[in-house]
Amino acid sequence: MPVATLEVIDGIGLITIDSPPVNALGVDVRRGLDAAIRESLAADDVNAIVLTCGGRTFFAGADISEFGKPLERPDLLEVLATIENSAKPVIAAIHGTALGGGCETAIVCHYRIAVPSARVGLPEVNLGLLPSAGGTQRLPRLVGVEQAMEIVSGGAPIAAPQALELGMVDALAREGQLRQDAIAFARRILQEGRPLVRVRDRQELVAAARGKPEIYAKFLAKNANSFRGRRAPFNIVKAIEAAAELPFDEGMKREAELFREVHDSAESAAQRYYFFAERDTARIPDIGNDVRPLPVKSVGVIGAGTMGGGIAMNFLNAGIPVTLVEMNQAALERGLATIRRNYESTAHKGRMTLEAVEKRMAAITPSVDLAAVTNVDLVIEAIYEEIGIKKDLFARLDAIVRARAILASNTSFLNLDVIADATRRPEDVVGLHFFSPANVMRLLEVVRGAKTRKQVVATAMSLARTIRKVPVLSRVGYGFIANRVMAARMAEADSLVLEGPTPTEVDRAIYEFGFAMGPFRMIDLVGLDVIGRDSDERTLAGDLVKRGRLGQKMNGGFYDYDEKRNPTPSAVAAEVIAEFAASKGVRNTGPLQADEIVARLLYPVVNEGARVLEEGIALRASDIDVACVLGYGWPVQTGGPMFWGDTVGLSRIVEGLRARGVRPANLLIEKAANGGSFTR
Ligand code: T1G
Repeated sequence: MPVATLEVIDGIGLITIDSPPVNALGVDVRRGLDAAIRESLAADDVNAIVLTCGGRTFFAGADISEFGKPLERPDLLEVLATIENSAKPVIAAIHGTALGGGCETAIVCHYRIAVPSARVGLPEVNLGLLPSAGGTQRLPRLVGVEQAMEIVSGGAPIAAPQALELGMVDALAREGQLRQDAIAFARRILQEGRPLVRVRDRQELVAAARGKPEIYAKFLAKNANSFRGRRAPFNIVKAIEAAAELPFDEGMKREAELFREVHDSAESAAQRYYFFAERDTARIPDIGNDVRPLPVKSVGVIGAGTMGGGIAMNFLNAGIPVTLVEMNQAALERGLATIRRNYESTAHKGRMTLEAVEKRMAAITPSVDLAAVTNVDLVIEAIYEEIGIKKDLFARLDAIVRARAILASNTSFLNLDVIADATRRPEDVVGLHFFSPANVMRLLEVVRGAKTRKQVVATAMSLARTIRKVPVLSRVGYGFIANRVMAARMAEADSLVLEGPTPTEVDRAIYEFGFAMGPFRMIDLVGLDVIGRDSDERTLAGDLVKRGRLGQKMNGGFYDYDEKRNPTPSAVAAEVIAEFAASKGVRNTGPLQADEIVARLLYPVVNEGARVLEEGIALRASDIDVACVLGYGWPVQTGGPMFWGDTVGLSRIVEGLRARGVRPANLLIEKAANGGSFTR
């Protein structure tokens, strides 16, 4: 099947590009498209051209796997120039997602028509890049400079109806009728003799911004927080400013320069690696496509607390009815009220209709009777994290739930095999470890027990996609993947503040590195009484709790908080830290540089990641990276701990750990010794 086909239908040349899975603009697609366009332009029986794609989507952008490799001709700019300079109207007919180079192809056409379910966007920033086929020069000419900066620096796709309002598309087709409606649209353009205005020639919106540098300064100030530690957003703003300040061809040259800068950066290499890492998590070597997932049409959630409620919302959002079970009516009503409150606040922000809120609430069957989940396809428990209570619950579920239903635990730390052995069907038991808030965090650690059968694992992995989560497979081990490797950071932070650096200095270094917040702000947010409550060992957090400091929620923690929850350094916490250090005989060695703090806290994370790999808890290093990026907000522009470890250099990490008297993992020593890496 050729990548490109051309059909002539009553004077309209219909070009269809079909290169699964997403019509990425790799070299074959570029060549096919170029040839089809040239053929249409040369054909006497073609008066207008409709460009569409087969399969599930319009071009989803450049082929990301081609980056970093020598580019084969024609490049996209050459192909787009042929389209732009066409003397015949070219109409882009869009379905699915017209992204990156796909969107740039659409906006180089004279007109665009899309089905309502389509989305268009320039998400290159998510790859640490910026558009390089004219997106930063043409989009401002369609939607204005401010809107273009929002769209390109944000990277989120825009739904077709909104794109119509913005002027990114010119018409909407009927759902499922794109081809016919696009051809009819092309005919109308011919009949009405509409002008073939090239987007590059539209000056009005960019002229309006010319000579106004304050526009860009204001935008950068507004986004300082989300842009920090990243290069691509700044180059995007510079490129869009060039669209207003420079003639089109000069602007294109500026875009290319700015693109080259970020393309060759470690930041983009990390984010391109991460793009594929997130897609690789679903591949399990010993579970092929022949293992068919079980259908999950109904779910039972045991426990309607913070986690239970969030978990239930994921299934309701996917249209799967939920039976929500609590021990008593009061707890059940509290849980239902929280779910309703969450949905209503989403509706209040205009991201859901009130009708949809009611539809989701109506899909909940609340009950205080465990028997209510007898016939569901999957039961997930999110009850108190204590092994005895969990084992008891699973034994009771085993007695009542229908055969071959899946029994899942949301445990964060407990041994799933012990829980499974409390049933007569350990092969049907799996861990589904959600991260809080469960309806928001995209990470789902799927825990494969020693006896969990393949079909149950396959079902859990595919179910993650249904509820818009990224599944990462973990074997049974304390803290599974994300909690375990990131606990190494907290442990190191706790010992570091005994030596001199303050919680504020530690948090600032980690914040500047790119995390949304440092470990001490995070523990104050979660609650000092929650972390390590089961440990008998004396801890800093424990000492603060003894002083009645539970964190943000009560009396502060490592920080004091004002009524607006703004943190300030705490004299009480400093006192507790000094006492604790004295009790441990730790000498104050004074402050450290930010990069030294980062090395102290994050080298142990790489080391723990190596152990998790050695023990076979994680399938691959990139899974650890995905788990830390999605579960703990590890800055994606560094790729995650294992990719970052490779960037820093494994020998340097081994040296750093040894200097701290920490024994590196064998796998880390071995790779450092033979110049190996985890992710390259
Ligand atoms: N290049 C190569 N492979 C791609 C790809 C791409 N652009 N997009 C998807 N794939 C593969 C993916 O790895 C997976 O493979 C399969 O397709 C299905 O993807 C010149 C510089 C389109 C919304 O950033 O956001 O254009 O795992 O599992 O959930 O200025 O894929 O099956 O082997 O994600 O339905 C800009 C990236 C590029 C869009 C579909 N474009 N793609 O989501 O499926 S830079 C993007 C996506 C650029 C220009 C610049 C999503 C999707 P496999 P999937 P999905």
